[in-house]
Parts: sequence; C-alpha cells; structure tokens
Amino acid sequence: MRQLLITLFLVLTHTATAEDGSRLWHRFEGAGTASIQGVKCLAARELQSNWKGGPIVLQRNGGLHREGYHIATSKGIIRISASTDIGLLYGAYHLLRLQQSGNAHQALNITERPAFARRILNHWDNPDGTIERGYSGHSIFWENASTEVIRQYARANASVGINGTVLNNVNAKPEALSRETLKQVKTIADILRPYGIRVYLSVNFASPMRLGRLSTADPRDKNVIRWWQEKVKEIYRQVPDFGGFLVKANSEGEPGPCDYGRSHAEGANMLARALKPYHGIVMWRTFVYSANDDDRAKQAYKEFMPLDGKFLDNVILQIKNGPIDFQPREPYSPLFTGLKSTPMMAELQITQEYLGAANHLAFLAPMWTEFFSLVKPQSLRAIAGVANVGNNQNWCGHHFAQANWYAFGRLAWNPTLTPETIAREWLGQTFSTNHDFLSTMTDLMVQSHETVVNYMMPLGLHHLFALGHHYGPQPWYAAPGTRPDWTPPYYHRADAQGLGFNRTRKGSDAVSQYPQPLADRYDNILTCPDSYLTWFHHVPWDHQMKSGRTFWDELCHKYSAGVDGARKMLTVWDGMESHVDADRFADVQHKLRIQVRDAEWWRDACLLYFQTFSHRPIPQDMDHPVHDLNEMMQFRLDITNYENPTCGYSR
Ligand code: GCW
Repeated sequence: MRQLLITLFLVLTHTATAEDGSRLWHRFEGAGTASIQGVKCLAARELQSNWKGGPIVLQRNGGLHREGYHIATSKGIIRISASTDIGLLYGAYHLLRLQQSGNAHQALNITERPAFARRILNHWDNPDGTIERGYSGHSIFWENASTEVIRQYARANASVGINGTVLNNVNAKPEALSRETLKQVKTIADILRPYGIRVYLSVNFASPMRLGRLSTADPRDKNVIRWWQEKVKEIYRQVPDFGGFLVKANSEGEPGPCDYGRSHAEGANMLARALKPYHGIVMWRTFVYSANDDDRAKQAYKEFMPLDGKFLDNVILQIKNGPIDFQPREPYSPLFTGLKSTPMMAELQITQEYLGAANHLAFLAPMWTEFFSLVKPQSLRAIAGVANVGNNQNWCGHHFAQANWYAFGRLAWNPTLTPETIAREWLGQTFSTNHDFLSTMTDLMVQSHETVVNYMMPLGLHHLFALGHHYGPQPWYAAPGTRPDWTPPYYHRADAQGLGFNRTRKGSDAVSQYPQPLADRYDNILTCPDSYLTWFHHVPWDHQMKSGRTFWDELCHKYSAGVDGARKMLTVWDGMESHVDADRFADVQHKLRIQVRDAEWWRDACLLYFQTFSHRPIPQDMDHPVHDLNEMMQFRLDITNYENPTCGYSR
C-alpha cells in the first residue's frame, strides 16, 4: 500500500499541471491538430498528440544515418525521413522544438545526424536511492521507482538526443550486479528502449569477490575471468541491447587491477573480452590521483600515457574535461591531445557539484563549448555527462538547472551549437517566446557561468572549497592530518610573494603535458591566458596584468565583478515577472537571492583571507567586504539539505 501511494505521489508530482517545472521543456498546450501519415511509430504518436501545424508524412529512407533524419516541406506537406524509428522520433522532436520555440513557420529543409555515436548520462545513484553529488532529491531508478517517471525521463532525453544512461554510481556497490538488481535493470531498459536509450552499469572491480565469493579479483585469474563471462551472459539474457560497463578503478579507494600489480589496460581488457561477443563496451575512467605526487594535475596523464594503444577496441577511456576535478574552470585534460591510439570520451559534469549545487544559476554550455574549442569533437568516440536528475518536482532542483541537462544533450548531438542558440531554444520552450524576454534572458544565461567563476575562483584559482560538501569557500582549510591534496592551500599556494600553483617548466612542469604551441603559451606568464593564470603560475601580487592593474587589484576586481554579476541576474529576473508564471518566477527569485548572498560570501572569504598574504588594500572603486575574516572562518556549513535557503549561514 505504502509503495502504491508513493508511486502515485511520484507520478502526480511529475505530471501535475501546476507550474512546478515538472513538464521540463515539454510544455505542449492542448491537443495536436495535424494529420500524421506514413510509418506508424512513437514519432507519429508524439506528433499526433502535440503538433499543431500542417500535415506530416513519416517515411523510410534507408540511405540516412541510423539515428539521423531529414525534414523537408513541399507543397504544404512536411516529410520526415529516417532509416529507423529512432531517427523518425528525433525528427519529430526537432519539429516540436521548432514549434515550441516559435520557429516552425518557415519552409524546412533540414538534415541532421549526431556528432557522437554514444551520448550518455552518468547517474551517480546509489542502490538505497541517495545520489552522490545530487541536489534534487532521490534516484528515480532505485527506490520506489515509477514507470511513468522513468518514461518521462526517457522522453526528455530522446527529445535532445541522449541515447544512453548509466544507472548507478561510479562508486559502485557489488550489488549492482546482483540478480535482484538486474531484474530492475531489465525493467528500466524495457521502458527506455522505445526512446532509443540503452542502459549501462557501473561495476565494482572486486565484484567477483564480494558478490561471487572468489578469493581474488585479479584480472589474470581464470575463475575471475569466468565469473565476469557468466555475469555478462546473465545480463544480456535480461537486456539484449545492454550497452556495457563504466569503471572507476584504483581511484579514491575503489578496487582495481593495480591491487594485483596489473595495469589499467589489463583490467579493462579483461572486461572488454567478456563484453565483446555481445557488442558491449567498457568505459574506463582516468580519474586517478594519489597523495604522493607533487602535482595532482599531472597524474592521470602520467599513469595513462604509457598505456596508449594497449586497450582493446571496445574500451573507451572516459576522461574528465579538466585534469583535476570539474572545477568551475579548468584547462582541458592533456590526455585528450596526448593519447593517439586509444578511443577516448569526455566526461562533463551536469550536476553542479562545484558550481553552487541547485542554488546557483550557472548555465554550463559556455564552459562546454570552451572545452570543445580546444578538444576536437572528432577526436572523441563518445560523450558522458554526470546527471543532475532526481525525483524532485522540477527534476533538477533549480528551474534553470534543467537547461544544463538540455544543453548537454544538444551539444552531445552537435558540439558546434553556440550557447546562445541553446539558451534561446530552451528559454522559448520552457518559459516564453516573447522577444524581449528571450534576448534579455539569453544574455543572462550566457554570462552566468563567467559570473560564477568570478565570484568563486577567478584567474585560474581552483579547489578553494570546503572539504566534503564542495559548496562554500574555505581557502584556509588545512586541518592537521588531512591529505594535502584535499585542502585548498595545496592548490592556491598563497604566500607573501603571490598566489597560484607553479606548473611551469620551472615548477611542476605540468605545462609540458600540452602540445606546442600551447605548452609555451601556458608556460610564459605574459602569454598565459588570464583565465588560467594562477592555474599555471605563482603570480606575484604586483604582477602587471594586461588590464594595466596589478594582479592583486585585478583579483579584487574579478571577485567584485562576480558579485555585481549575481546582483544583476537578480535585478534582471525581477524585471521578467510579467513573462513568467508566478510559481516559477518566485522559485527562481528565491534562488537568485541565495546566489547573491553566496557570491558576497565567496568574495569576502577569499579576498580577506588572501589579503593576509598580500598585505595590500582592497581598491577604493569597488564594494568592500561586508563580513570580516574571523566571522567567515567561524561559519559552520550545515549542508545536509541543499534546499535550505540559509545553508552556508548557520553557525
Ligand atoms: O568530484 C569527485 C566527487 C566524488 C566523485 C568523484 C568521481 C563519484 O567529489 O563524489 O565520486 O569525483 O568522479 O569519481
């Protein structure tokens, strides 16, 4: 009974018509009015229910890419052609997107195909329903899962072209492969399949021991090899189109092949062999670092470059966009240009672990297109995004966080789309197609990421976060006994001379992991981009910046610009009231107020703390801190509930 009530509740909360954000960007009002002819499939049903334009014919065209489509208008009829039902479905969603964003009137001649074959969400969902780094409630898959909610999730993904999903946390419990769990995996796979989405699982490398009761998980051990083969067979019996495994091995305490003196390649290849007969793949993460290295930013490269070319062809190395860990801004991971003979995929983080959780408006398309401007999409086999989806009414915790889910899908389909295009499309479908609203809010969204970088960690600063929750600033944190690479001073290196991590040739030499001419460019303090300055250099407080200011003054100005940017977002939003329904208007306004307060908190904590090293005044022409350092250092962050608007402010 309880189960039934909870399921009913979840369905209702995700389907209610109240303006709670539950409809995402699918806000189709009223029934469809068009004549839909041709192939009978899900695409036809979606159009039948929601398309309000002229007649449409759906037809087969075997010459098109498996997931591609062609849309053309002729003599008042729109024809969608594709070689598969999924192609037709993507074509249908394209049309509906044009309709909802107010762009369906012109004659159409569109040919599309995805840039990446695999466009995958990674859910860090645990079997007990909690989500690691999730800020939007509990998992939609693992506890009291509702078929209807999962179906809506599938539809949202398909509408932006996402075609894969890893259902569980990379910190994987062996139980992810238990018979019980696999039953649920089958149920989910059956719901997702009509939407073109395959399921994948994260696996724990020690599963043969913890689940199979073997005495080892050594990838060379015959019993271990057999255990995995049997397990894979069992999975494919349930889910014939199962995508494969995602593995976090020998990273942050997770087991892996190195526990037995074997390499990452040996571990990955053993799993890849088991999956090969079924066309499954292994996505092997490169997120590794140890406490003993002189520079965490160099470690993944050092560990994986010697293995280049040693992986089987159904292994893809999954590499985080930056060399450290999803910081608000990082240079790209040099593995992307270093590896020459190994399939690679990028891992982006949609959930805002380091970008204000579900409280801050930070549109991430600009960060991701910045990445694609340096890492060629053609060099990647696939793309993954760490999901921000939970069972909260609006799915993502912040109405604008939905835009990041949307943007990930759109860029995974076409990484050359601009942040402006994506923001405008999403705003038009989600809020209003009013011209003023669209242009004002597109600007706001596109600038939001830089604003957040400015008030948190400008000029290449990184990892100034408090240990554990990664929400607020604690640049001073260095409790005795804590691993140095888990404390902010390891990264910022503030002292009487200046600020920043010397990764030049005279420092840790991380610059040499980049190809020329980038290596030289980053190595020279005069040519290094301002945005990466303290990432690569220990910058003297009086260093002359390109702006003409000293480095210290520039730092103060960046923090100040961040706070101004956050205030401006609030003011701009306040002016949008007439374009937005009252519920979502109030929700977003409430979050923006938190964001402004947090921005001041970041500026004050960081500047006041760094000032104890710089001994320089905060420039007259900017707002001065409203807190004092001691007060900031006494704040105790109680972030058990990210919905709590006072988080970060309780003592
Ligand atoms: O960013 C860190 C997170 C961990 C995460 C890890 C990873 C899933 O703080 O929560 O664990 O990265 O990516 O493996």
